[in-house]
Amino acid sequence: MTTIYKNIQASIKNNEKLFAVLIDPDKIAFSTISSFIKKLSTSMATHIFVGGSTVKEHASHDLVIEIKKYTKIPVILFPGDIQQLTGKADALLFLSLLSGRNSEYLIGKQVKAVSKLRTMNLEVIPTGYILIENGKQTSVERVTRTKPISRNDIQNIVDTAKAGELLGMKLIYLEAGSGALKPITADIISAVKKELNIPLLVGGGIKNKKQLDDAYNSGADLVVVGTAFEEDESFLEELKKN
Ligand code: 1GP
Repeated sequence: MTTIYKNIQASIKNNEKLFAVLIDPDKIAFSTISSFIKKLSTSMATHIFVGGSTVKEHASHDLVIEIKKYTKIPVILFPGDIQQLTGKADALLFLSLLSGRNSEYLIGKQVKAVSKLRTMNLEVIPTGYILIENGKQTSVERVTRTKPISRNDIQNIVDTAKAGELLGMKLIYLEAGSGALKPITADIISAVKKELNIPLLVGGGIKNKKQLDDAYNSGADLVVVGTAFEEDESFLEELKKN
């Protein structure tokens, strides 16, 4: 049961760029989900991520059920906490916050998640999550009480990503943070990509097509965008399927 991950690998092998729309259950009005998902289905989106830093109990579960009424695009959990787990999704990014030194977000929450995961038939994808400083404090930083890695410390970012791969993680996610002022730079993405043999996800602060293309051209395999669509859905219309 490793379909989603295998499909990601296959797409990368075929030089296809992957694109995830991130939906935060606390930021979308339930009544607008159907129209948003219909619009999203005509875009280049290959995945839907569901998650947020401070989501209310059951909100992710209800949202995933609602999304799945309108699309077959795979839904992947990108959870900020254990209560966001739901067996209704297709897969879970099982995140470990490698940039921080708060053991709760490196391994503590993951141990606590296991009893829940046992009851679910979710594809679990171990993911090294690396928060990079972007000009303002992000909710990941606030909630996890960890410091991001400086955007100038590229060697540290590369070594952290590589350590994740060597620990057996299947994906690396470079995160500038939701609503970041500055997305992850081309220099950082290309330096990390050069050393990695696993897929590279990039997200945070991407608001237009140029920034999206820059991320792909620097080596991102999958780009995640959330806030830009919360602010203006017309950006989604720019991202039509080829
Ligand atoms: C946040 O990387 C994601 O975890 C997406 O960020 O909301 O800024 O697009 P934005």
